[in-house]
Amino acid sequence: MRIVIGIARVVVLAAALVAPAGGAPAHGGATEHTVRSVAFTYVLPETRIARGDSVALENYDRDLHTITARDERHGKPLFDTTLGVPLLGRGRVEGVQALTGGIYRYYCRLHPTAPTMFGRIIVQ
Ligand SMILES: [Cu+2]
Repeated sequence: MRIVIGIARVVVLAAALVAPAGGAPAHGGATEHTVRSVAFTYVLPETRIARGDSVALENYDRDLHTITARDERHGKPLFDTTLGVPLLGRGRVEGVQALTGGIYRYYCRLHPTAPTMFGRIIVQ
């Protein structure tokens, strides 16, 4: 049974790694981009978006993760997973659509020292 689970995780990892990067058009001309986390790693840690675009986290791990901005305003991160709740599966990153042009670093709030759990959103 353990081998079967191990093989299943490898298949999921391979599928995530070969899946196309970037985003799909969302409503109103904006695009929703996807950041995938696999084995405690953001697969593409640099995401380039246009102003008004959104970002979703797709978590393939069995552990919770977040995408949380390093920078804060009024004591809250500029963006974070929905309502600040870590997630499994797919969920939106709230606050990204309001970002102006610039480079925004993020990390996983639950694993702040993991070297593979940080990335950047670049708003063009
Ligand atoms: Cu994490």
